Amino acid sequence: MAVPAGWLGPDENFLGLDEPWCHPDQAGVYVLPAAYEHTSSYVPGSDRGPAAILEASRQVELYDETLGCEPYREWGGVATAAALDLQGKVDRDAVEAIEAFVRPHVEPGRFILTLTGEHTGALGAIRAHARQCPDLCVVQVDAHGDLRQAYQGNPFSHASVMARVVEDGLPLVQVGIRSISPEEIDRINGSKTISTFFAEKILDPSGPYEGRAARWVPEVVKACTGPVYLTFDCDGLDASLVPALGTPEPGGLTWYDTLTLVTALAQGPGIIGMDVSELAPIEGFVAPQFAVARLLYRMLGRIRAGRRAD
Ligand SMILES: [Mn+2]
Repeated sequence: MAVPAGWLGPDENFLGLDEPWCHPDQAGVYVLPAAYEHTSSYVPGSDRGPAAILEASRQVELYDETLGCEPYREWGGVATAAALDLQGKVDRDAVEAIEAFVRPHVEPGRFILTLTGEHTGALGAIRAHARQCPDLCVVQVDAHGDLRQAYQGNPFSHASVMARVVEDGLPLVQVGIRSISPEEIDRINGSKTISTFFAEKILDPSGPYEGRAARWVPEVVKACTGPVYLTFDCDGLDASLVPALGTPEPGGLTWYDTLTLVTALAQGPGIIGMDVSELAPIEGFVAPQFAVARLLYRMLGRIRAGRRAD
């Protein structure tokens, strides 16, 4: 059962899985690399994020001692597609190409993890899922609101991607926000479909939740109106954990905050798909991409365990 054309074998795939565990006919998880970068306004390089995550993932220990299993086996395997070639497409064309790349793979029961560059790429993956799941609720882990109508004149800027999601009519729950403009605050205050959990309120030890995930996570779960699609901008994490970012921000989620949130979402409304964005690798410094790869594998284990608990 050789890996078919268009899919990656153990030297290239997510986690370095051998056949048959990397074969798309049996895998319950598809990893879809769709690197895109066009509007990065500070540190460029997020288009190299997906490849760096794949490379680092092959160093991740496959046993999850917190779950007592090897999550890739629980899923029936993890298949990784060959990277999408955008052939120079940008903005709307790039988003449409990513949607067309993801859409054929979205099926009930299968979990799609899209690896993209700047956060704009997530829009294609979100739209591919929203077509299949009309009551989808988007949970955005991010430092930034990404709710500007346009940024630097571009409505497909990384700083506007969630404004497009809201325009699509999807409910949005934002977590970890700590860099935002007055325009975005107005949009949040004027909207019934956006719930925003600012970092300072949930993570600051002097804030109302005293920085304890056990207290704010249930509030986030309560704000979710349906099955969750998780759009994970790596800058939602504290920049000390993953400093290789297009726009690094201090004061973000810790490792355990993030895992507690994902576990609660997986056990509650359920997580039906996700993307990860904005990792901009630093030459010679592998810790950030390893942290992201490791986190994604921990998440996949918890998402699967949450389904089993149904
Ligand atoms: Mn973002």
